[in-house]
Amino acid sequence: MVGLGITGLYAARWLAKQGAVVTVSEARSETELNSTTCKEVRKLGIALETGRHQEATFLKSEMIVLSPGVPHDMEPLRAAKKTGIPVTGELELSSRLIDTPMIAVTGTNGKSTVTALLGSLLKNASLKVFVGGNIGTPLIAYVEGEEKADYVVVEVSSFQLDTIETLCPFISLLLNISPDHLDRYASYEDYAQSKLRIFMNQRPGQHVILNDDDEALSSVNPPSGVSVFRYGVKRKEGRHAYVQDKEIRASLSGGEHISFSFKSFRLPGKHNLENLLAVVLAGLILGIDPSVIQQTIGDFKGLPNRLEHVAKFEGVEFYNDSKATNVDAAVRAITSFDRPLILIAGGRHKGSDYARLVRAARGGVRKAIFLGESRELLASSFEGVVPFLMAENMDEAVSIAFSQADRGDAVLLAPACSSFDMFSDYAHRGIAFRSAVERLSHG
Ligand code: UMA
Repeated sequence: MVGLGITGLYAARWLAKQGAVVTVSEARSETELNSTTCKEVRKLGIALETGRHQEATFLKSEMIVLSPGVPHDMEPLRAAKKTGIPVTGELELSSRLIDTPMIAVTGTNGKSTVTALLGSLLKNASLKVFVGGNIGTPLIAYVEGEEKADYVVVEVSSFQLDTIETLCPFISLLLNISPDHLDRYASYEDYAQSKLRIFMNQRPGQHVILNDDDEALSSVNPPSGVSVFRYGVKRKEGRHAYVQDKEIRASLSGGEHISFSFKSFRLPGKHNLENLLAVVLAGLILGIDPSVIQQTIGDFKGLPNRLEHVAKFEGVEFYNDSKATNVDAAVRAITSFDRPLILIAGGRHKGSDYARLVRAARGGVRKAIFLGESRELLASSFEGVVPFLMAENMDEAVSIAFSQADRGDAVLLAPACSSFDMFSDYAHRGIAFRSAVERLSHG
């Protein structure tokens, strides 16, 4: 098992319980790892190699399971692949062991929201559901658990799709594709191809839901015989779900449509409306009563770190979109607001071009505050277009942002970068933002 994050822990534990002789190989040193995790692993009789990946360990393995964050081209893996040792990912391993129908969600942005929304919808329809994958709980947890679900809803990242061979969802949803993770892929095309793998094994009787407003997706062709449902907010022609007269209209057959009101839907922005169209189509495919779909539209409160409203202080609203780890997500966040913004951005650069971010910020963003490794790059992109200031840490960024805001403005954390330069992950960055806002309001 390569990597001892949450995937490594769950997968190694399950493998050991099946009687496999397991070694976990982890690049970080033992002092950098969670000591409870190390103890748990050892207690299960699992060997733990830390501090580096030893080629000999890889070469003596009968099978190598990768955590999603592990690059496939690292040296010991290459050597193992050359000798024919099978290499797989945790998601592929789990999916081979699951016969529950799977609803798999991928896309650059919005996957967690759609996954959670589908989970709520299925629960509201009194169906038993397991929700997991990239959203947080590895899929192997379902295999390990005792309870059988009617459906498994799984968020799938491109990293996980890279290692699938047999994954074959009953419904796959492809929400959008835009440049991301260019620090891991050779090109945008490679990244986009990875996303399209989600439907490569689907067969007649199974379904694909595609965002037809997304240029990268409007021309893709899933395997023949698979039913394809397209949605979009921009026009209705050729779509199974669209928006007209301030209502969602959906029809699986292309005939008479069913209408849904989205007045009570709490998530802001056009992108969330797109996400909702995808969920409505999935609900109809599953035969869920339209009244339950309507109820879910009104019930769903959204997820932390995704345009999450944190506080209002002296007339200034604070929003946490720490999950906006790429340019496209940050652009979506900025364009969801129709009030002046103070933007906090920056973090670990992922190879993307910031020109689109600058274009989105022009006009709406009164001032930008940059922090993290990418702040100089951001500054040179924004120079002369949107005024900006620099911050050393999140506390300073929030207090500068507040000092620049007028009543009625919003302070938005939408980093457009990953968090790993200063935080353990985007959730940790979100906590730092929320704490900084709290400290501000407590003087
Ligand atoms: N590691 C190595 N060698 C390497 C690289 C990493 O040993 O060459 C080690 C790290 O030191 C660390 C461990 O591997 O100890 C981390 O493994 P991981 O990065 O795969 O992280 P997990 O904790 O297992 O979490 C993963 C997903 N992380 C990534 O894809 C980077 C989580 O998605 C997911 O929630 C979890 O599995 C459960 O399925 C996070 C994410 O950022 C949220 N995903 C990306 C995104 O959404 O954009 C794809």
